[in-house]
Amino acid sequence: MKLCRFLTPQGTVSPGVTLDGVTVLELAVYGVQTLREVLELEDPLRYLESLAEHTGRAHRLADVRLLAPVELQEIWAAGVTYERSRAARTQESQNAATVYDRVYEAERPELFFKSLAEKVVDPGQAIGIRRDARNSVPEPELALVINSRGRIVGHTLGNDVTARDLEGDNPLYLPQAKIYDRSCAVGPWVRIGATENEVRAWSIRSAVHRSGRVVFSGEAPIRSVHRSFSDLVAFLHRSQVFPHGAVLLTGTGIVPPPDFSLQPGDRVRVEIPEIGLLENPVIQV
Ligand code: DO4
Ligand code: MG
Repeated sequence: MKLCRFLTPQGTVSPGVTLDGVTVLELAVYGVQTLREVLELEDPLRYLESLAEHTGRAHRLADVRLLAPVELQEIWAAGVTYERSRAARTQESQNAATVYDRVYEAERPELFFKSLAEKVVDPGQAIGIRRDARNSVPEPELALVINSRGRIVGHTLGNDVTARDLEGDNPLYLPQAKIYDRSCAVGPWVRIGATENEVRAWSIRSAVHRSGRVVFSGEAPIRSVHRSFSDLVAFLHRSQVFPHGAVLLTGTGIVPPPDFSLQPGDRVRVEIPEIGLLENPVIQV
């Protein structure tokens, strides 16, 4: 069962659910105005399944625009959760290589603020690369959708776009490497009801298309995330509450070679078949 947020042909925004992958049911018709209302339910899956008996107002997916599935939720991200991410960052950061070994092995994960919901890039809209960076990369990541009670209610896709050379120069530049205009895309689908064990059997894949060619592609099994999702979420909620819920990107295991950089005009695809596809063109910001 997959939830989304979308722009109706009438120009209103509504949460939606697809039961068949071809049409989307407009939840506003049932009085549900926000995704949050569904995510806060005791049993969101049961509620969504109960809609299957109704015809409601369904739109063809081809007639609507899917939006990022966030309203007021903060977007956070975990780092160095894959061995591949540790190796790449150790290689590119001569000044502080051991930091990445320490964060990979430590009990406390690296967690950083990534974006306000209002700044998240919608599916199909442009992600950005900084004009003062030489080397920018996509970071395709599984994202956990968490309600205000700290419960993981769903899973979506995220792109933690990063100015890799800034972080490589000095890890204290991380906020500038990670947080700038259009550096975070999320969505479009939130898969509801999958358990951590089920999700760990999935794989994430990504490709960068340039002038009709694939210039980079990669795949990573989710089981290689070396921390449990519940542990990441528990650390995120230590000494902090999220009244609107939160989205937590779980780190990347797909790392382009050191000489690769995104360019304006590229298209980045991030896909987990059990969730869907997030695709964005690239511009310079
Ligand atoms: O340590 C920097 C960030 C790492 C990250 O974003 C990732 O591993 O995905
Ligand atoms: Mg990342």
